[in-house]
Amino acid sequence: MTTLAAARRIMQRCALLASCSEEASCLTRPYGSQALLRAQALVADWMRDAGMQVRRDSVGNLIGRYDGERDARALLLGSHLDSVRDAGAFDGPLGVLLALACVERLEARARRLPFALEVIAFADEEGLRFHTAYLGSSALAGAFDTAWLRRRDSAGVALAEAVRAMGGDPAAIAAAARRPEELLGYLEAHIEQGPLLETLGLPVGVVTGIQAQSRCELCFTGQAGHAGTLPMAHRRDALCAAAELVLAAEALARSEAGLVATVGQLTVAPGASNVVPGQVRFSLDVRHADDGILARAVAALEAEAARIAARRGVALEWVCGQVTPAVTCAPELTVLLEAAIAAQGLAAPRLASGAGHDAVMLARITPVAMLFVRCAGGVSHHPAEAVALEDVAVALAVLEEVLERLAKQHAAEAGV
Ligand code: HGY
Ligand code: MN
Ligand code: MN
Repeated sequence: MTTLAAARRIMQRCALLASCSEEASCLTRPYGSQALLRAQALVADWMRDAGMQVRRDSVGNLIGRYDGERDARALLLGSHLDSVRDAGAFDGPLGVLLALACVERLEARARRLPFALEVIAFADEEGLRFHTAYLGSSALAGAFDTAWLRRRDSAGVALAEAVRAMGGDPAAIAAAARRPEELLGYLEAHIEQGPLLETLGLPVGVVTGIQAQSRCELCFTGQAGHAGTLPMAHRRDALCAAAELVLAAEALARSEAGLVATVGQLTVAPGASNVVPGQVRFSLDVRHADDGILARAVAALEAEAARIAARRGVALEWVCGQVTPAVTCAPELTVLLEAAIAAQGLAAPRLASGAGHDAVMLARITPVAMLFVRCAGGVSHHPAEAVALEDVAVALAVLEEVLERLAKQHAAEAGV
C-alpha cells in the first residue's frame, strides 16, 4: 500500500470514528461513554489485524503492542480517542491512526524493529466529563490522583463508575503505571490546532514544548430573587459577579504576552428567565509557557474574584482542580523528527504547543516528542477541523523515517 493510500485509509477511519458520538447532531465522545467504547472497539480490531496484542489498562486506555526483535523496551506512540463537545474528527484520532498505520506497514513487510512499539489510544485527554485533563495518560505516568475518583459529572455519576464503564478497575488504577526503564520514549502526532504551519505553507512541524495549564472551578453564591420585585440595590446577583470575573480574566490575558484565559463552561441556578441568579458555577482555564507567570496570573484572578465577592456580598468558592507545568520535548527525539522531515525534502519549523497533550504526562516518565500536522485555518475543537490527505501522507512518512532512524541508532548501540 502506498503512503498516500495508507493516508487515505487514515482519513476514512477518522471519519468512521467521528460517527461514534454521544450526540446525534455533533461529535461528542466523553470518557466512559458508549461512543468511546465503540470507537475503541474499532481501533482494537484494526490493532489486532495489524498483528498486535491488544489490551485495556485499569483506567481504560486501549493499548496495542507490536513486539520487537530483541528488546522488550517499547517506544510508545499514540494520542487520545475522547473528544470535547461538538468536536472535530482529527483531534486525537489522527495521532492514534498514524501510529497504527506505522505498525500496519511494518506488519505488511513482515518487518520487526529491534524494540517494541506500543500504540496507545488514551481514554480521556480532554477532561470533558470530569474536568481533569489527561486522566488516561496520568494513570500511565503514575500521576493519577485517586481523589479524582470521587469527582462527579453533571449527572452526578462518579468517576469511579466511569472507570468501570470503561472496563477499568478504580481500585487498581496504579496498575496502569508504566516503569521508565521499560520505555524508550513517547512520540505523538497531532493536528497543530493553530495557524502557523498554514501561514508557513508547510505540512508538518516539530513541537518544542507544551505550555503550562491551570484548570479551576469557581462558584459565586448570592441570593435568588424575583426579577420584577427585587430592587437592584438589594441584589446579590451571582451572574453579575461571574460576569465581572470573566471580563477581568480576559483583560488580564490581553495585558500579558502569551497568557490565555478562557471560561468555557458556565451554569446559572436556578436558571429561570424571571429569577435573579442565585448561584453560578463556571470553569476557568489559564495557560502560559512560563510556570511562574501562570501561577501569578491565577493568583491575581483569585484575588480579584475575592474582591468582587466582597463588593457584591456574594460567597466565592475557588477550586484549582489541576495545574500541569510546562513541558519541554526531548532534544534527542526532536532532532530525529527534524531529520526525518528534512529527509522528505521539507523545512522543519519548530513551534510551541498552546494546546495540552498526553505528552505532558508521559514526559514525567520518558522522553517525549510531538509532530504537528497542518490543519485548515488552525481550527480545532470545532466540527470544521480538517487536514489534507497529502499532509497526512507526509506525517506518516516522517514517523516511519523516525522509526527507521531509531532502529539504526539502536542497532549501532547494540553493536549489531
Ligand atoms: O485543552 C487542551 O489543550 C487539549 O485539547 N486537551
Ligand atoms: Mn488533542
Ligand atoms: Mn483537544
